[in-house]
Amino acid sequence: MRLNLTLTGTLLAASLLAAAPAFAQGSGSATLDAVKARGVLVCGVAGAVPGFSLPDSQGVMRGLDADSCRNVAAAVFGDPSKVKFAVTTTQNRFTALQSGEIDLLVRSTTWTLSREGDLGLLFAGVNYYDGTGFLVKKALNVKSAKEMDGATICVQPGTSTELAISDYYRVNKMKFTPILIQDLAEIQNAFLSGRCDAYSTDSSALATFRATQTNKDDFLLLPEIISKEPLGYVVRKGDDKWFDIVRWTYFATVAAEEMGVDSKNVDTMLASTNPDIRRLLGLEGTLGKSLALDSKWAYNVIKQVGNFGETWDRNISVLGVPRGINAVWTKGGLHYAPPLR
Ligand SMILES: N[C@@H](CCC(=O)N[C@@H](CS)C(=O)NCC(=O)O)C(=O)O
Repeated sequence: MRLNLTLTGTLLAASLLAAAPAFAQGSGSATLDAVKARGVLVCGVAGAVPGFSLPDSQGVMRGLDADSCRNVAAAVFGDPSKVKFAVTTTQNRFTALQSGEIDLLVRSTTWTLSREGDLGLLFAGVNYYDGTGFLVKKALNVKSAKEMDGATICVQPGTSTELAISDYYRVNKMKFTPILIQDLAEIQNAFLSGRCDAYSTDSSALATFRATQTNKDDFLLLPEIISKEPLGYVVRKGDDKWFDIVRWTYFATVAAEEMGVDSKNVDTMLASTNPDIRRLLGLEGTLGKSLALDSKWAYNVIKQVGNFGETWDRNISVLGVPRGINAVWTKGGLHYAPPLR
C-alpha cells in the first residue's frame, strides 16, 4: 500500500515535471499571464472617494488609487488605459481579490497583520500613510476627541476604523455608540443630517469629504489621529512574481521622484549618464527582465502616469491636503525606494 502511494506520488511528480516546460514558457506569474491574455488589468477601487477613486464628468476614474492601478497597467502593457476599474465595498473587497475577480486591490485599504496572516493577501506597497480621524460639525462645540464621551459615531462596517475607535475609547475609558452604515452616500447623509455626532474613517477621506462640501467651514476635523492606517496595493498570496511587479512598480514611482525624474523631463533624462536613472529607464541592466516585463516598464509608468509626487499633487494636493509624512524620505517623509539594481 505504502509502495503504491509512493509510486502514485512519483508518477504525479513526473507528470508535473512533464508539464513544466509549458509553464516555463509563461512569465512565471499566473496573474500576469491572465492579465496579458485578457488585455486588461482588473483593479478593485472604491469608486466614490474624491482624491482616491471617483469618476469625473466624463466618467473617467480619477484619484490616487485609480492612478496606482494605472501605474501597474503602464508597467505591464505600456498603456495606463488598459485598466478596468471594479467598484468594491469595504465588505466585499477582500473576497473580490481572493476569488480572482480582481487582479489587484487599491482601495484605501489598511495594511494589517491579520489581513496578511488570515486572509491570504499581501500588501505590495503603501500609497498613503494615513490615520483614523473624526469629523464633527462645528456647531457641536467640541475641540478634541477627548470631549466625545457618549458620542454616536458613524462608521462603515468591515473597516479597520471600527477597531481603531473602540481601542481609543477603551484606552480613554469613554463610551460611544457606533452607527454602522455600509453605503458611502448614506453614511455621509446620516452625518450631515445629525444622526451621529461624528463621522469617522481615514482622515484623508474626511479631509477630502470636507473639502468638497459647499459649507466646508461648518465642519471640523478633530486634531487627534487615533491610529496608523497605511493604505496600499493588495495582491493575493501565492503569486510572488505578481507581487514583485506591483511592489517594484510602486518603488519605481518613488525612485523617480527621489531622482527628480518626472513625466515632463523623462525623455530628456534618456540622455542621462547617471547609472541609477539609466537602469530605471531601461537604458542599461536587465530590471525589466527580472520582473518579466519590457525594459521600458518604469519609463512607461513615469511618462504616462507620472512619478509618485506628480500623482500625489494631481489627486491629493489639489484638495488642500498637505503632503506631510507622505513626502519621499529625502524630504522627511516615509516613501522610500530600495535600490533598483
Ligand atoms: N482604511 C480602512 C478604512 C477603509 C474605508 O472605510 N474607506 C472609506 C473611506 S476612504 C471608503 O472607501 N469609503 C467609500 C465607500 O465605501 O464607497 C480599512 O482598510 O478598513
